[in-house]
Amino acid sequence: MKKFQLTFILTALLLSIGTACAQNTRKEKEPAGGCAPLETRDPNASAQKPAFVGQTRACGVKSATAFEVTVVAKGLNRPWAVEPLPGGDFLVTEKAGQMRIVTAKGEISEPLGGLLPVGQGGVSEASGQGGLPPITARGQGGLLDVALSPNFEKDRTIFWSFSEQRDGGSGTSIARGALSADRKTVEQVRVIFRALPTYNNGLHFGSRLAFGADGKLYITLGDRYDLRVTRPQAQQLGSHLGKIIRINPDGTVPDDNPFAKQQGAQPEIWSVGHRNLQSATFDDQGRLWTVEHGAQGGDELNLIEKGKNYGWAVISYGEEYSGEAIAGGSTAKAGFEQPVYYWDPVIAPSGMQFYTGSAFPEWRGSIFIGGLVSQKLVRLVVKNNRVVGEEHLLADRRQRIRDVRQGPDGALYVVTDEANGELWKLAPRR
Ligand SMILES: [Ca+2]
Ligand SMILES: [Ca+2]
Repeated sequence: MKKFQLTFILTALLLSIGTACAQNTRKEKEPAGGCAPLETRDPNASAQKPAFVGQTRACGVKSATAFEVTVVAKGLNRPWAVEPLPGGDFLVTEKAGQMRIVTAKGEISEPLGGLLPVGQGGVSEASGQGGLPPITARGQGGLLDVALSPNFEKDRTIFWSFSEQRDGGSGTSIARGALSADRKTVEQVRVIFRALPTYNNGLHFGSRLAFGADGKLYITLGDRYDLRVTRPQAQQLGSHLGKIIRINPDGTVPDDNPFAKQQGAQPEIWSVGHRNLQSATFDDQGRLWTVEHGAQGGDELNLIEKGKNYGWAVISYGEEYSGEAIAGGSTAKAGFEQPVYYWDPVIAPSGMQFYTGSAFPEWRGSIFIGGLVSQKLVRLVVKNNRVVGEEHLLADRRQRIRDVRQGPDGALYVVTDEANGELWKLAPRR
């Protein structure tokens, strides 16, 4: 072989290796969306494809604003909800059945009166006493969310969700009452909604509460988990399971609900086809966003519209916990809404806040979501109804995040789902 031929071959070889390396580097740095997604683990359902670019694995983003975390209170027993009060204090629910006031300084009150104590094994020992029907604290059930009336400063009314022991098992119920002037009890308590049918397990009760600008109360309800008995009801209008419902604050049904006049339908239904939602928030345009728990893969963010069907379990991302396909692995079908975004693997979402505060101008328009299994506070950057960035905060603290709410001061308040649960305040670093 002549010398120039060898040089030519070697040069060609080196050039092709160099090009391949450059392509690889480019590929690693710039996958599909032109940025690096935060999620790099393999999906559970690896054969599934998103319905549009950016529906999953959004670009990782990083807040420029420095914030500090203050532990406002410790020693809360599995808190499920934090609700900021107008003066800077908080209502906090504990799953076992207590509602407390935590002051801005972190003093934790005795449980508010008017709510019943909870028995073991799903049946209240205090049935028939006090102002409230028994709460069942079995599994995922118990005292769950709390929301303030839109007119709280005048009517002192609060609304809460709980799993109620009833004939045939348990069901998600919603009660309302007025916080007494001394803030020690809840008065004039009455149940204004009972999800039907009941089922005898401790799973998938939902249930976040959110008031719309229309003054109506929106409630998210789970499918009660059972694959054969209750899951199909998420698609059935005669059942409340797997639905978002909309009621007036007194429990009556608004005339303009989508199925209010439909024979055989539960008139409170607002949207259909959900798995288990523990997250709901209204944005600055008055639109309802929710996040629901998927099975293995398939947690999803949805923009909820009147009367629409969100697909569970006719279509779904992810797979069963057994690894089997859900609905034959179908992720899209005419007549069923696509999620705005989904996570596979899951974050296990609970609690949600669309941020509008002045404390963090950079975060205005972001959606914050608590992560249980993922032990993170998830921030989504949303543009034109699409998720364009994802950030994970507070991961270093290694606690299950159950709820996140914006306070009147624009700080974010978070409670952690731990036996020694904490209330945190996120405020700009001074
Ligand atoms: Ca709440
Ligand atoms: Ca869906």
